[in-house]
Amino acid sequence: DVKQTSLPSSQGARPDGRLLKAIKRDIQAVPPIWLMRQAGRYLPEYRATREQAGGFLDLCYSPELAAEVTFQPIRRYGFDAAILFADILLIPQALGQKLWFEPGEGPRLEPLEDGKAIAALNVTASEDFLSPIYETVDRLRTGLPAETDLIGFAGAPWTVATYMIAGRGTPDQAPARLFAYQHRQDFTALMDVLVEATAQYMKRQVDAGADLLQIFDTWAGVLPEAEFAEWSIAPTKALVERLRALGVTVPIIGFPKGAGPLLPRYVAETGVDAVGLDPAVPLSWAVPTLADDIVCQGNLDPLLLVAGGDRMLKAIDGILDAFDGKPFVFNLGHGIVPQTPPEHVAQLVERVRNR
Ligand code: 1CP
Repeated sequence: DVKQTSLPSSQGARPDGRLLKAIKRDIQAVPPIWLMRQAGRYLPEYRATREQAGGFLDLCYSPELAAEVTFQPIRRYGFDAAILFADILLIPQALGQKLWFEPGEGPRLEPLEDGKAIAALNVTASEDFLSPIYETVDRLRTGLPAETDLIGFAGAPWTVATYMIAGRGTPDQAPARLFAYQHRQDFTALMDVLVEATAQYMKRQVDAGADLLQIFDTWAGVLPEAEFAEWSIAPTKALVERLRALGVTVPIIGFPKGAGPLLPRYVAETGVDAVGLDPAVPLSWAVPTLADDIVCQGNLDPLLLVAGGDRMLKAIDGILDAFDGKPFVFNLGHGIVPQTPPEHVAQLVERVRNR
């Protein structure tokens, strides 16, 4: 007997799809499946549309082409959910920070140097700047099959702040960790700006048709316990509360990558409705510790999806067996990597649905 939560249906009139059902604790014989970064460079059709758009950021801001690349993995694999094609770094750009895409490398921001640069960020300007994204969401909800749930997303304040301080991804996001220790007041001001801008952004995604939301805290795992509470848990809790205060009722998935033994605390304190597990989380620990309290999502190693073969099939079966009898969402433990053979993704979906 599993407790039913009182989450309402998505804010439109659409009946819940299989992902929404799982997050409302419906136990399905076959769990819903979607994959983080399911639209992306491993698909030849993505590479073609990206070329047509000009560049990665042009693709993000073109509603027609961004919707097209979101549809591509749904057409190919029939995933239970689509995730809006955008990026977590659009928020800093909307706040006035310079963003560009370095070919062959990735997104780059002009690093925030000090409190003055933080004070100059403009929250109210951000909403209009992001209106192409809301148009993409609208096109998606109109164009997706009725049974396919649509996920809106944003980066968690901590993860977005790490990029704003360093200007790029670094091995352990040391620049932001040091900045937070040395300039605590300025860093707190930055987190406050991010909570508010992200709440407005996610609310607008829901208004435009997103059925649920995911908060990506990719860099949660680099924080010691006290800082994890301060910079991952507290701002995520504030974001969830702000969304609820703005009238957003859809389910929210939190993904604090690398949180490990701090996952139960994250689940207990943030108010998220489901939690994403990264590949390093042992299911022999997570299932008895978390799965009766919260809906779990995960956690196949993306590199096993590259390798394929028996080892991959065994790992898929192991995950399905571990969550047997619990509400569960099948996913990777982190995003698909570009070298993934598309036929391995087809094998994964087939295994989850027909084993
Ligand atoms: O075409 C390309 O070369 C761009 C590759 C790419 C893609 C496909 C980037 C650059 N972003 C995206 C899309 C994206 N990013 C989505 C779309 C939806 C989907 O999942 O299909 C999402 C949800 C994100 C989120 C995102 N962007 C995160 C959080 C999740 C994660 O994977 O950790 C992060 C950290 C980013 C920043 C980012 N954007 C792109 C890159 C290469 C990076 C990482 C930069 C770094 O850490 O160095």
